[in-house]
Amino acid sequence: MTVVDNVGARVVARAKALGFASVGIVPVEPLPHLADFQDWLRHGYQGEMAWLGRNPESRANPQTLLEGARSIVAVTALYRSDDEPSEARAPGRIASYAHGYDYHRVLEERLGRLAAFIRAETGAEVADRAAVDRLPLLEREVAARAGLGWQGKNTMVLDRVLGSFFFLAELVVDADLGSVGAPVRDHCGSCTACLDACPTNAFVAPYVLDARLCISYLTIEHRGPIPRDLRPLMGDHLFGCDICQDVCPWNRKAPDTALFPFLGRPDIESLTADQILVLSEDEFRARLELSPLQRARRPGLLRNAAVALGNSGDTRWVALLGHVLATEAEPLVRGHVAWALGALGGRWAWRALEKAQLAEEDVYVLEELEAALGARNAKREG
Ligand code: B12
Ligand code: SF4
Ligand code: SF4
Repeated sequence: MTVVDNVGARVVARAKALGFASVGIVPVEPLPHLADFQDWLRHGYQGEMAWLGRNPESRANPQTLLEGARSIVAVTALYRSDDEPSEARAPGRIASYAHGYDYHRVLEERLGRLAAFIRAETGAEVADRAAVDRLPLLEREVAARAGLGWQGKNTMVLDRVLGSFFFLAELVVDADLGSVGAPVRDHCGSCTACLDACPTNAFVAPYVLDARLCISYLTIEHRGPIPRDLRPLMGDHLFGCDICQDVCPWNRKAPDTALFPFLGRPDIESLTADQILVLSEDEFRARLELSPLQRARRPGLLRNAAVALGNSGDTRWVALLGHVLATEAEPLVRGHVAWALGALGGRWAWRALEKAQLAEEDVYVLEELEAALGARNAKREG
């Protein structure tokens, strides 16, 4: 179908009325950075996210998402509801994007309404597909092409007014909606604040992230044990990480969200590591209903909570950790609790570890117990 007189401008206006902060429209064309993406995969920077490596060509070719695809409407949705950098609480930090309700459904539903508007405006049976993480598409590249910002050295799409605390989403349609927006130039200049602030040195170069080192990956996507050398660098991050955005000068005056589903949920914002560490499977599901935190799954989230307590330096958590070590069924959690006890140290921590060693049968947990007790010997020698 061909472009209907200025339909693009009306689609943009409707998208803004639906709550999207900025909107652009681009024709469906192969994306330019396929070679960079393939290079990234070749280095193994995707870690366990094997799904990223499936059909990499199609990720850079939106044509494959919908037969006859002609246009992509790219949008941003602000999510930060408190413009203060996420302060360390007692103990545990949750990334800002996860303080509200899960964004996938919210944004897909709004894009569905936008698609209905396009059908009404064009008077045609326009086919559409909404992309919010779940379709194989390099969404940041699409957003940058549509002029929604530039990709910063921290790999986030940034805008001079909106900052970077926004989600991206795209609506692929088989109608020609023309073109709205053009790429903007990079405004990072000589700044390196994000690269310098990353606690795990996850940027191998500006614009290139080794996800395997990123706290966001380690706390959300990674399923198994967190490499021991990275645990002390993770601080009190329970789920995700905002550091490379918090330090970005373009986020200083960026606006907060006006979308109700993304306003902070008090039940999520008040969650602390010690509360998480004792959630049963049923409690995990009930308490975190419709929250992005579900993605880490119970063993993963409890693992993260153990690391945060281990990094707290507060030996008052030894009693709780000792109790969980003796009662928790999931080896992944017991293993990280053992590490946390070793990190905190002290008479009661060593006693809990020794006691657990006598009863433990899981090979992985036994290895963690040994390493944790090894820390005692190192401390003694030190
Ligand atoms: C996998 C993934 C992750 C992984 C890997 C992140 C990464 N940087 O690749 C992990 C789990 C670490 C992650 C973390 C986060 N994520 Co994430 N993630 C994704 C996902 C699903 C795919 C990203 C991807 O394809 N990565 C592969 C890399 C290679 O692609 P890329 O970053 O676009 O890289 C391109 C550039 O680097 C470019 N390039 C290479 N060299 C050069 C050189 C120059 C000069 C230039 C200009 C470009 C360039 O080429 C690459 C290929 O196109 C997207 C959704 C989607 N489908 O796109 C969300 C997405 C990118 N994530 C998002 C968010 C919010 C986050 C977090 C902030 C969450 C948090 N608070 O914990 C962190 C931020 C960490 C960070 N600094 O990136 C948002 C980003 C919104 C925005 N404003 O940019 C997205 C778009 C989800 C969404 N729908 O809103 N994420
Ligand atoms: S999200 Fe955190 S760990 Fe990941 S790159 Fe940014 S600062 Fe580093
Ligand atoms: S902190 Fe500096 S270098 Fe990093 S994305 Fe922001 S402006 Fe660019």
